[in-house]
Amino acid sequence: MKTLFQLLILALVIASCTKPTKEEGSTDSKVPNKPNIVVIYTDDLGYGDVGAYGAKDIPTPNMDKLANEGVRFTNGYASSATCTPSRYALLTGRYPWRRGAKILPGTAPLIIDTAQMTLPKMLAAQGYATGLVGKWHLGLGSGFVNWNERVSPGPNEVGFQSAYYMAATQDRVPTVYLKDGLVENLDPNDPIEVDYAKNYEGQPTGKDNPELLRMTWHHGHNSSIVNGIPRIGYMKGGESAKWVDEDMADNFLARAQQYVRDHKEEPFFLYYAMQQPHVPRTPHPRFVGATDLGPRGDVIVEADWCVGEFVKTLEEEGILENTIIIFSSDNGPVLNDGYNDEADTRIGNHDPKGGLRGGKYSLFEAGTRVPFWVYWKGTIQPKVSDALICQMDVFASIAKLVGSEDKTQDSEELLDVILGKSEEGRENLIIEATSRTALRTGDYIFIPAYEGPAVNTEVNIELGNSETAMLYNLKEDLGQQNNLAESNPELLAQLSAKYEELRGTENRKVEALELK
Ligand code: NG6
Ligand code: CA
Repeated sequence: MKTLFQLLILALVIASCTKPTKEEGSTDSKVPNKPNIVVIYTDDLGYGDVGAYGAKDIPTPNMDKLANEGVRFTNGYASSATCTPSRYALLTGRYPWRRGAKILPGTAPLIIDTAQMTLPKMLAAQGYATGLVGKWHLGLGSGFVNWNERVSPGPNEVGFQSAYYMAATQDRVPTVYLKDGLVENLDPNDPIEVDYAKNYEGQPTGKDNPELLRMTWHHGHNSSIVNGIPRIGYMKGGESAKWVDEDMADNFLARAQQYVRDHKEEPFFLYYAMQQPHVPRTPHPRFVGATDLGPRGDVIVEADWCVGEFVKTLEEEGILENTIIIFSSDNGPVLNDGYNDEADTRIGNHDPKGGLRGGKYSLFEAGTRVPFWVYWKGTIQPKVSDALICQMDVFASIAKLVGSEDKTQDSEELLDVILGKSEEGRENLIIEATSRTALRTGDYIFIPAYEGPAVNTEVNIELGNSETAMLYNLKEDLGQQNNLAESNPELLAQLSAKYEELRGTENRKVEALELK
């Protein structure tokens, strides 16, 4: 009897050991549920800047391959038309306007609550290694930042076990890299000081010392000079730690490749946040002249090369088929974003907006509708998907894939959509541009009335401000030329009510367009 009992226990033990590890998550047995997850995030890349989305004058073969062999979204959105809010939404699965997120100076405190659920935290809890390489721009520290000590809280405190990053943007000080909170290559005898309000005595500026510039400014960008490029904000010291702008792409790529090699034996999540084609556009000399469009075109070719090299590394390490790659951009395109870099004068026939209206900072489509695709060799079949999806939905969709029960306030689970098995995307999406919001529902977009200039003449972009509300059918009128507000008052009222319901009263104060 005893032996039988022991045998029974043994059988139970064996059964529990051989039980497939896949309990929850993807319901399809053919879809592995612990693939590596890579998010490649570009900065200011427009809907029409990639060959797969129609660009002809900028060769992007590496991006095109992934886009054309993956699920390529035509209605894929960043949450916002600027960087900080979009990154907040991607990493937290929460609408950025709930937090009042907007473009941050390099000295701003971290805007993600360290107690908040995030994409890397959710994945770490599922046994993933989590890493960041590239642009952060979600704030650091909780008040005054001393750049000569470990800067915290930052990426490490919101879920990234390893983080290599620039604090804000390439055009903002401090122009140094940080590794897990410490400024890389800092000489303790040459401490860094950073201030966005006033200059340090005797330090040259773009405004007062044009003779020191190799790239001139058009608007803003006239404070401290680093590598002959005038920046936003003032900085002193830290000479040995300053980055070389032309090497940034190679540096981030090398770190991303190293991350893959270091973590290939375990499931990993890598957020590879490239700096291109944000200003200042500083292609490595290898890419200068790669297009006829000047530096903006050349850095897109450089970014494309980085994508190709990165994918090659996954291949060489034998893990490409076990890696899901999500590619997108944090907001739409801008040509003149503050430097005289020929982006506007040499644009030729290229349309970075891909037929959409507006651009970065705009509530019109080109602000938030961006290149967005999901590539997973061997698992995802090529498809062009018209489903409505936002980067904010990556959280819930990936959570479902890996079997996590974690949830966030606004992320919608669209796993079958990102795997190309369904076109049932979101019903509604609130998009945001410099603290203003609008509602996308089905094929329609409702843009409430907003005060403010119709066009930002510095960047030459239509912002989506209008004295009366606007309504467009995006399926029939992609370029938003035919405002239906007057001809279809019923639908206008219906969408207006829906907008009020979803938008609620949080942070409703309409704030002045903030470009500083
Ligand atoms: C604006 C900058 C712009 C860019 C942007 C942030 C000026 C006049 N303009 O304030 O150049 O840096 O902020 O871009 O300073 S984002 O992609 O990070 O949101
Ligand atoms: Ca951006």
